[in-house]
Amino acid sequence: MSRLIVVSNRTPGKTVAAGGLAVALRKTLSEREGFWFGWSGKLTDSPSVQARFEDVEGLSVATIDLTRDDHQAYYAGFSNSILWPSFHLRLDLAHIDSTWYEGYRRVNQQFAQALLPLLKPDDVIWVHDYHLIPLASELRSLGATNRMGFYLHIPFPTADALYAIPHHLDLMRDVSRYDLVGMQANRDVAAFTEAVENMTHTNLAGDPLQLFDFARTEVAAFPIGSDPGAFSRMSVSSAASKMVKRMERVLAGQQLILGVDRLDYSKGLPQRVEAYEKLLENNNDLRRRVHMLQIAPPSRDTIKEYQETSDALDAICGRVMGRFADPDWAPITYVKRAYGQATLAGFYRMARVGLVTPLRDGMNLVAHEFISSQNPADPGVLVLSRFAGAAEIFEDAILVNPFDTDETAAALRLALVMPLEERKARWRTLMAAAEKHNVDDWSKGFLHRLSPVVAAPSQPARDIIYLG
Ligand code: ADQ
Repeated sequence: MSRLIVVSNRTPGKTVAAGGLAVALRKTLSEREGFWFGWSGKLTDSPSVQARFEDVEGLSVATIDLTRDDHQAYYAGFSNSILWPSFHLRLDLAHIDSTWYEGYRRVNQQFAQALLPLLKPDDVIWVHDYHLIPLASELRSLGATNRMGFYLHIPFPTADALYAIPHHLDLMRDVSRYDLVGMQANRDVAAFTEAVENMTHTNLAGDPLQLFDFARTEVAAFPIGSDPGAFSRMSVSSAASKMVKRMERVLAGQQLILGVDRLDYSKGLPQRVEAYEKLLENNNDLRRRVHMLQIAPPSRDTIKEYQETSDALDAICGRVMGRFADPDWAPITYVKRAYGQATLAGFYRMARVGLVTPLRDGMNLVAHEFISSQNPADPGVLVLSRFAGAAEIFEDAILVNPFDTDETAAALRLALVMPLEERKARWRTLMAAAEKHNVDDWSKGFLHRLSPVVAAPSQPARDIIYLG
């Protein structure tokens, strides 16, 4: 079997990771030959193009250092102040600095220069996420002919939002240099297809805009998932039960509403707490009988919009406390730290309601993890945003529009009073979907499609979209 080279901005470390990527891919790479390549996390005065290898808990990991200026332009700048907000349809939060694109390209070139000497001709390269869209172009311009796949961990934007991104034509050309492009959900494949059709269509002046050749690129949805068996086991492990026991004492029979997220404006956190505030406002009978726990460790906190989201969340949690707390009852606990997976699984299992309400999201792995951690005899209810990719597979969640806090408040009430039989019936369907879309099959499915043997299928699979 050919080697697998996984490439992402950050490589897995030994600390607790708040992102979904490390959790998902560690397992895949531990099962075959190859290595993980990315940024070391170190900033230096001059760029390095010679990778250092190290063993990280059995994984072979190769890293390079970046200069401080390049990293700023590539990561906080182009990736997270332009691509992230635009791909999540938050053009109001995008900042455009024309120098960032050069830094973004420079880092992708540096990745390519450092990776090329490490490659064998039949290595399969799997590139992850929006930080590295140009990597295939850069590798190919240095002569690499390997099979290359790209997986996008965030939603693909609508055509209008795409056009708002500086150099979007270059980026789309870069996408066309991959053999396989994986998206989170069908919604994203549809948005991508529409953008490509617009761009290759005849424009109003009559000139055909034949800018891209996607004839050799397959684009399909590969919905990512979790490891349901592992979460199910962890939820009753001794590592989970320590925290669960402490929480049970504090809750003393109150029903738990749980949110677990990175602190990010895409996750709809202030809106979520506002919905909870409305629940308490409209339902006197629920006060002192429910408690909301929101876990949200800071991420990208050097970026102004993330600090503002953090401030907004502080303010609204304070408001809810001020309006409803008694000396012997707190309506909400807000914790700004990350927990290990087993502890999270314990929290998920305790919760009567898992509240997953991003304003726009890729799949969202927390929804998967919540479902997988439930007690089949007394499961909780998932309240899920329509705008998470997970809404395409979890039809038996209570689906809400997260911008409509009245609707979310009503959904919360429905979840809290839902009879046991209905909770069990819904959970069985949700768990079947979580098992069907497990992370193992996700990575195997992507790599199977990317492997040279299936490069030119005579009968294309039904969900592949051939463009061009
Ligand atoms: P994220 O934006 O990071 O992922 P999500 O899918 O919810 O969002 O994954 C979060 C991961 O981090 C989960 O595994 C969760 O357990 C973990 N996590 C969250 N809060 C934590 C905490 N307080 N302590 C410890 N761990 C925590 C991006 C996209 C998603 C996409 C994934 C995978 O935004 O839409 O599904 O990548 O492709």
